[in-house]
Order: sequence, then C-alpha cells, then structure tokens
Amino acid sequence: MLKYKIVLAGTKDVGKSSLINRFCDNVFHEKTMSTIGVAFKRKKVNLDDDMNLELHIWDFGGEEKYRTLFPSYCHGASAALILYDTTNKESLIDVENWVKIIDKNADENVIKIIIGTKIDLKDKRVITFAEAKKASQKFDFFDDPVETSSKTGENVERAFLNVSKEIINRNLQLCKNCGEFFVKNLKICNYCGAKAELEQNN
Ligand SMILES: Nc1nc2c(ncn2[C@@H]2O[C@H](COP(=O)(O)OP(=O)(O)OP(=O)(O)O)[C@@H](O)[C@H]2O)c(=O)[nH]1
Ligand SMILES: [Mg+2]
Repeated sequence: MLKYKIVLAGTKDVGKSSLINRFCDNVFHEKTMSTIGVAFKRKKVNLDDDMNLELHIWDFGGEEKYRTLFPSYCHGASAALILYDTTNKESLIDVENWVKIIDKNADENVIKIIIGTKIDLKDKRVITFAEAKKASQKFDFFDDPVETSSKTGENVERAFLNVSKEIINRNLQLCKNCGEFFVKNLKICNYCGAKAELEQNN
C-alpha cells in the first residue's frame, strides 16, 4: 500500500481537527480541545481503478506557540491542506502566512489546496467563494477552494479525494506495457521492467 504524508494548517479553531475526525472516524463534536502541538491519524483511501493509498495525516495546533513545530513537519509532505473558516475573515488573511512556511519548507512539488470550513453556519458566513478563489489563484493552489462542513459532512470526503487523486497524478504513472501504476521517479516500471515513456505534461 502506497503511503503519503499530508499536513493540515490554518488559524486556531478553523476546524482542522474536526475535518480530520469527520473524514477518518465520521464523527463531529461541538466542543473540542485545542490540539496541543501535533496529532496524527491514518486513513485508507480507495480511488478508481482499484487504486488504494494510505494517507498519513498530520494535524497541528493553530495557536501561535505551536507554529514553530510546523516547518519541520512539512518535509516529505505530498500535500498541504490550508484551511480558512468561512465565518472568520482573519483566517483567510492568515492563509498567506501558512503558504510562506510551506513554500519555504516543503518539497517543491507539494500539492497545496485551500479548504473552507463551517459552511453549515450560513448566517455567520463572511467569506464568499469568490474571495477564497482569489486567494487560491494568488497563492498558486491546486484547484478551486473546497467548501466543507465537518458538522454535516458536506464535501469533506471530496476534499480528501481531490487531494488523493492529485497525489497519484503527480507521483504515479500508468505503465503502457503492463497496465500497473508505478512510481514516476523510478523511470522504469517496477512490475514489468518496461522503460517509462515521458509523459506529455512533464
Ligand atoms: N458549526 C460548525 N462548527 C465547526 C465545524 N468545524 C469545526 N467546528 C467547531 O469549531 C471549533 C474548533 O474546531 P477544531 O476542529 O478544534 O479546530 P482546530 O483548527 O483543530 O483548532 P486548533 O487545534 O486549536 O488549532 C469546535 O467548537 C468545533 O466544533 C463545522 O464544520 N461546523
Ligand atoms: Mg485542532
């Protein structure tokens, strides 16, 4: 089973741990404890074509004092999910700070994706999809923002599936000889030994 590391970032209380809990355990709590330092969960994801992978999901306390931990955990991450809270303007402004840390510390081809949270709180919404999309274009995020609710579960799975598919896109290649997926960097299919053909988008 292929294993990929992903990290979640975002302002305190933006809903990082809640998103992970909904995705991994299908639960939601109105009251949560702030994450102290770092937390970790794994989750198997099944994609089309019998493609399975395991996500190793790292969660960080958004409190200022824990931010110093974040850079060292960026190393080796295939994707970084940066969250903003659709009911909190500052959380979208803070996205830039997280992007800077990720750009400085993560691998060059890390997938950055922006995720809005708490869309069930419709009356409290202060950030439109268009505003978030602007940020996503400015900071070179992969794809449009995905707006989620960990309370109702809306779009939570979609957010992680989008990321998983892109991880596969960037890291694996379909062997034209035997039809298996192999790790692109190997440049040779580790199932049948065929030499990899260069992909057009590379
Ligand atoms: N209504 C609603 N509340 C949410 C949602 N997601 C999170 N919350 C609430 O927001 C609060 C903070 O959620 P957490 O998941 O602990 O936030 P966090 O980003 O992990 O916070 P730190 O660990 O302190 O950085 C909790 O009271 C959650 O119940 C959501 O989708 N809808
Ligand atoms: Mg947390």
